[in-house]
Amino acid sequence: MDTSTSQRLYEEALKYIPGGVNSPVRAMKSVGMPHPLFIARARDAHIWDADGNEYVDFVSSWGPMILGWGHPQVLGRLHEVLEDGTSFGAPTALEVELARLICAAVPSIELVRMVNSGTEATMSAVRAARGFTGRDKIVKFVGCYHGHADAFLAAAGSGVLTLSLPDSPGVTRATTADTLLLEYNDGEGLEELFAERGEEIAAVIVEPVAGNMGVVPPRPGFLETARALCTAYGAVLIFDEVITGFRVAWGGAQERFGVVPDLTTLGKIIGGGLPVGAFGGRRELMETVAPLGPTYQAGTLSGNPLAMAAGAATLSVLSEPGTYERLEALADRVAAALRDAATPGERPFTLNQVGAMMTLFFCDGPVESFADARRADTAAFAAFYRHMLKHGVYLAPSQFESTMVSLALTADDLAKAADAAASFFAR
Ligand code: KE4
Repeated sequence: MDTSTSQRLYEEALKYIPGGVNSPVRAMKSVGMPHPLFIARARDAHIWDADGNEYVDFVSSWGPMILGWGHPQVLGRLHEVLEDGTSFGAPTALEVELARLICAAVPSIELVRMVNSGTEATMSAVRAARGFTGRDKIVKFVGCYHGHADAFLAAAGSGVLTLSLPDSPGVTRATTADTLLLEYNDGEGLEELFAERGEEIAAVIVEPVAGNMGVVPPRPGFLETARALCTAYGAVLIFDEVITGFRVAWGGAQERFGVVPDLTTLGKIIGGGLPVGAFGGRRELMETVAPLGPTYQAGTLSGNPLAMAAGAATLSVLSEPGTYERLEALADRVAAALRDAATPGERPFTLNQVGAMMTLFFCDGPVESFADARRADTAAFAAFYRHMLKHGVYLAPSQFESTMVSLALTADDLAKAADAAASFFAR
């Protein structure tokens, strides 16, 4: 497979950009690639790299492209808005439209503030929780990734996990001293922590389905325990639904699992591929956010017309009846194909799936925590990754990420992926 143009672009990029990429996981270091692939274009569920190699995509740009690329309603809306102006730094009707769609889809969100990334959303939600409670401590779970704000880089998953930098340089001890860590799914540990320090805890922030150590579903009772403890001790429960929002259900993981947080963070899908994030929740909490309340939060491009238009168009397509049934059925076929391909082989594997997000771990199960996930044979995953790439299937370049299913996948796409996976495990 000729990737010489990607290689040339990479060498050029290294002159100007740290590591030649604008986000670490894209470097493809953890899957043993000599250089990252530079992507030229995409349409439906297919992407083409700079050398013209075509792939069936299972990354969806880490989640946003749940409709695939080039959806007529999204593109059409963007072209309209483009002509009127790309940014005003002033309120627009488009922001009201997207806010109304989000509040209608996620009843726990009574007020919502748009920002420009998932990181901004989570850091702002934590600030709102600390401002509302007057407390300093936050609880996060090892292997969960909530973006790269200092407070979260105490043991992040995703890119930092792949680079095995559990505690990034540049993050001060003072900052992470206010971040208390537990293993994901450790409900008992959370009970003990609250019993010991509950009065100090401003918030518990959790991915209701972990997606950044690979997909790890919540054990029955884990989210319910977090909800009950936050209620009992007056702490704020924050669901980081940057991945799960509008992916695992129209109303997100809180709808799928029936546990209602106080604040929710969103991103990815709600921007339809444009830079976006949002945080929102209980009115009394969100009314503390400036200019209504004293907790400061701001952003030049927050609510920018392009992201609002693409997000609103994406959500209106997703709101059509039968969409999530179709997405779930597609995702189940992807999971079955991966499971069938891996079953006859000698290699241990575990497939974790929650709807349209899943991970094939190269280790025995169960994988219910970060410690479990780290048992995975990352060299075997890397070999699988490169094999799939060679067979025209583009997966997330890390064992500790999620395969993201899009509605644009066709039967032929699924067959191609199934054959490619089967040929790997049959080797
Ligand atoms: P961004 O700041 O990257 O928009 O969002 C941060 C974030 C927050 N919360 C969750 C649950 C997330 O998954 C993310 C970002 N996700 C990663 C992929 N797992 C983004 C990919 C990357 O870092 O390049």
